[in-house]
Amino acid sequence: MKSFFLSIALCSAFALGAQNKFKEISIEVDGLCGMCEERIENAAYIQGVKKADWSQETHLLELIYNSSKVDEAAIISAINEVGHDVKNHPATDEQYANIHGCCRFRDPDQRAKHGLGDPLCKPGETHEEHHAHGGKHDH
Ligand SMILES: [Cu+2]
Repeated sequence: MKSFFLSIALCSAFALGAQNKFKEISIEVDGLCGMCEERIENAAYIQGVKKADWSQETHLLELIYNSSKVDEAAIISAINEVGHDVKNHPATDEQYANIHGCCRFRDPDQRAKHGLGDPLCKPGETHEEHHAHGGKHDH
């Protein structure tokens, strides 16, 4: 019986300790559509992340993560890895180059289509390739 109570005490102590390690933050991530949402959330779900929920309207990624297993910087670089810009942490041109054509969130035309203004990271920060006016036209 004694050991039974001891194990309950240990269990609750462990649960309390674990709870304190969870951090809840939200970071701004640039993107356009539902495909971006999936890409961003999948990228953010690295080990130690409990919740990753990106909003297409607010561009905020809500995160809950275990701070003993992962930190904010690791999550940000995982998001950069798939080509998305995080506020103050733009993806490299190489990373951005892999983004699907309809998810080109740095492209002013694409942004306008989605009713968005300036990109999260300033054009000066990222070397944007010049877009010719050829290509496909949407009607
Ligand atoms: Cu997209």
